[in-house]
Amino acid sequence: MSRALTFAAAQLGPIARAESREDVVVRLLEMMREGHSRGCDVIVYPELALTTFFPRWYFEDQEEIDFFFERSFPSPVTQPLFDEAKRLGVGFHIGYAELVEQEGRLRRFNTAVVVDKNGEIALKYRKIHLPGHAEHEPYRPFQHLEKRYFEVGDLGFPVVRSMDGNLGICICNDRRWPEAYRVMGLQDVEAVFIGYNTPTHNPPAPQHDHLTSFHNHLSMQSGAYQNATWVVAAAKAGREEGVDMLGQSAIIAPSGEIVAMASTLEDELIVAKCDLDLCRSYKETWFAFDKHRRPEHYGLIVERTGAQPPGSK
Ligand code: CDV
Repeated sequence: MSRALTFAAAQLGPIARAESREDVVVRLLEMMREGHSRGCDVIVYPELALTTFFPRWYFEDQEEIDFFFERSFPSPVTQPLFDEAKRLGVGFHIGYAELVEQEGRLRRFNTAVVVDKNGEIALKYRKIHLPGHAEHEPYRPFQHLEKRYFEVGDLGFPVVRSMDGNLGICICNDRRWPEAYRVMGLQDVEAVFIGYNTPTHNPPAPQHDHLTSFHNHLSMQSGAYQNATWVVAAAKAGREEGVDMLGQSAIIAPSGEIVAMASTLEDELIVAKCDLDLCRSYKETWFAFDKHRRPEHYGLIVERTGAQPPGSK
C-alpha cells in the first residue's frame, strides 16, 4: 500500500505594495479552496507571501520596515487561513516576516510554518541563508536588503512528522545550498517545502541572468535526488513593482524529475499526487546514508566557512 499525499504549489502572481494583507488573504483562500476541490492534502504558498517583496527597497525608518512584519501569527487578518484549513481538512505552508520579542529584544526573521489539517502550527523555520546586502547599494536598479532586515534563523533545519509524512522547510536562497537539504535528509525528510522570491536579474552578476530558471531547478532537483525527498516549491512570480520575478514553481520527485510545473507568472496552483514511499527506494539504495556516508572525511564542511586554496594557512 503506497503512502501518497497530494501536494500543491500555490504560485502567487505579483503583490503590489499598495495591496492590503486582507486582499492577499482572499487570494490565498481562493487557492486553498481550489486545492481542496482538487484533492490536496497540503498547499505550499511562497516566501513572504502576505506582502510585496519589501527587501527590494532601502528604508531607514524602522516603522516603515515593521509595517511588513507580523507581530503574531496567526493574527486577526491571517486567522481565516487557519480556520479554512481546519474546515476543509487541508494543511498548508506559508512564509511571512516575523517580528518577535525574544531574549528581551525585538528580533526579525524571514519565517515559514507548516500548518496541519487541524489548523495547528506543526513546524516553524527561520531562514538561515540570507542573501543580498546590508547597506544601500545605489548601483542596483533595486535592492536586496535581506541581510539588513532579518537576522539569521536560529532554529536549524527541523523536520517534523505531520500529516503522515516527514516534512521540512527551507526558504528561497537556502535551496541553493546542499547543506540545507542534507541536514533534513539526515532526519529522514520525505517532503521539503520551499517558497521563493527570485528576481530574474541579479545586479552583482548579470551575466548569469539567462540561467536564472535553470539554476532554480538545478538546485532543487539535485537537492531532491541526493536526499531522496519530494520538493514542493512555490514562487512569487511576475512583474512586481517593476521587478521581474521568476515563476516556474515546481513539484519534484525523489528521482529528481519535475512532475508538475507552473506555466504562468500569475496565481496558479499546480498539483501532484506524491507517493512518499517512493523516497524509500532511493533512501535504501543509492542514498542509504547509514551504509555509504563517510562523515569522518567531511570535517571541513562544518569547520570552514569560506574556501581556502591548498597550502594557505
Ligand atoms: N529571496 C531570495 O532569497 N532570493 C535569492 C536571490 C535572488 C537574492 C534567491 O536565491 O533566489
